[in-house]
Amino acid sequence: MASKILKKPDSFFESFSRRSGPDKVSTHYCPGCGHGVLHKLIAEAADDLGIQDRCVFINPVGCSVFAYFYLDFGNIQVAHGRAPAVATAVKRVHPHAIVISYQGDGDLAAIGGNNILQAANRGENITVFFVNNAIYGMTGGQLAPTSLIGQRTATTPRGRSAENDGYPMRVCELLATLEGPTYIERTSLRTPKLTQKTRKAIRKALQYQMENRGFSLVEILSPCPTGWKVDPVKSLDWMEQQLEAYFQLGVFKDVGDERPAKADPERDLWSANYGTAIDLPTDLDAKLPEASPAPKYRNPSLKIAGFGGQGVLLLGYTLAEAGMLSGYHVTWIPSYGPEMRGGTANCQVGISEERIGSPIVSNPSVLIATNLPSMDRFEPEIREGGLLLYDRSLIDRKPNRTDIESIAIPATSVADELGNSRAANMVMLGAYIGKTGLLSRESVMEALDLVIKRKNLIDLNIKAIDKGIEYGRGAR
Ligand SMILES: Cc1ncc(C[n+]2csc(CCOP(=O)(O)OP(=O)(O)O)c2C)c(N)n1
Ligand code: SF4
Repeated sequence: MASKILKKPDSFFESFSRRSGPDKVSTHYCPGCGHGVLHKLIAEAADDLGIQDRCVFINPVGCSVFAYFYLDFGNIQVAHGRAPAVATAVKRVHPHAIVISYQGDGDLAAIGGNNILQAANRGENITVFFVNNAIYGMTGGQLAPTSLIGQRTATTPRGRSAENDGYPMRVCELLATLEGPTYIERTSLRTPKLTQKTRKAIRKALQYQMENRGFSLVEILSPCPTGWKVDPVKSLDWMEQQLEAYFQLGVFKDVGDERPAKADPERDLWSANYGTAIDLPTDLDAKLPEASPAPKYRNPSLKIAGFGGQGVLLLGYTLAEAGMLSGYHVTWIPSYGPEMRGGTANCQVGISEERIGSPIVSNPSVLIATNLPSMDRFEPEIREGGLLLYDRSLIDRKPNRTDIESIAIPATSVADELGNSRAANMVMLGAYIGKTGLLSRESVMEALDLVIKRKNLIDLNIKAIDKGIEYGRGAR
């Protein structure tokens, strides 16, 4: 005789050990809340589809911010409303991952409104579970884009009025007008029967992602007795009479059959969207013999800062590109001031023999400063024993720090002599590699060819780098 085993899904942690206090088995959700039920449906689906180890769950800001206490997936907690953007990035880097963006109505429809619109429009191959409880639960029950006309909330104590607050936003209907999405359905957690429908919708959306069919969103109407200020039983009445009356349940779009399944999402997606995949060399020792930096210069985190227009971003980009060509793991993040030319600009660069956990460089081991405000601002942040290179043509003070190595390069004057002061960035680059030996001249020249679009400037840049190398070597 067939038997049904009822047990906690494997995709849940055995006990919720990261939860503070003695209670390690219950969730932090209020009685009658829909989030816990939905977590269970997702966990069971992941078990049954055999995808637990592939799931990356993007936790939003909202009551479900702590979903990572419960779901034993890869978890990322992101800034308010940004789950679709992060989901996009994760999916593009790891097409084989099953990426779930889980979001409340405040998160998805208010602060993250444009994020979801763009991800849906791009047809990203991700799955979005959109929990619509018509209120901001976590922050104490404020008006959400989906709050109903007349609904009393902390910020509409007399009820939502169309004149003042606009109309409740029907997200499924809105997104279904776009070409990008594959599957859009609205379900509810009000009754066991509707919960079963939700269960099916969740599985379908995940299945579509597994088959590489594109963007799916399931909107789940979910009770929030605390925010609505009613008891859990009355909350279900309100859902039936009000919420489901306005937010019609059903499938708004399903073109899965027109977007046929692809067997191997990893390769197919990559080549369809980005051309030929570049395999990073894994044997670093074989790839790096030409450069032999002293141990203190290995695995640097750099900050490169100056005015906009001085080419500090290009300097960092060239270094990162050369690092990558040499087989290092690299990161590069540009940061622009609000102005264009003449404003401040800096970038953060990581060049490492190991994988880089975070691209953020708060305390650089190397600062390359090309103007005084940058040196004033970032010199205090350099790590003890770190390295400072600055353009002494433009910076008329000595460094204050005595616990770091510093080198003054007359970069702008040198570039001037070469015929164009704007090549000062490449003089600084040359000085850095000349001093540290981190990258070979050849790898930098190869990178230069890739990053400089105006080929008539390459000769000048080569000369500037070579001059810089001379200065850097002289400072060894
Ligand atoms: C940038 C930013 N703005 C505002 C907040 C405050 N905040 C936290 S949760 C939230 C709304 C949550 O509502 P919802 O997305 O509907 O999720 P729920 O709590 O109802 O599950 C807001 C506005 C924040 N954390 N970060
Ligand atoms: S406030 Fe609402 S959404 Fe948040 S945990 Fe309580 S019932 Fe759930």
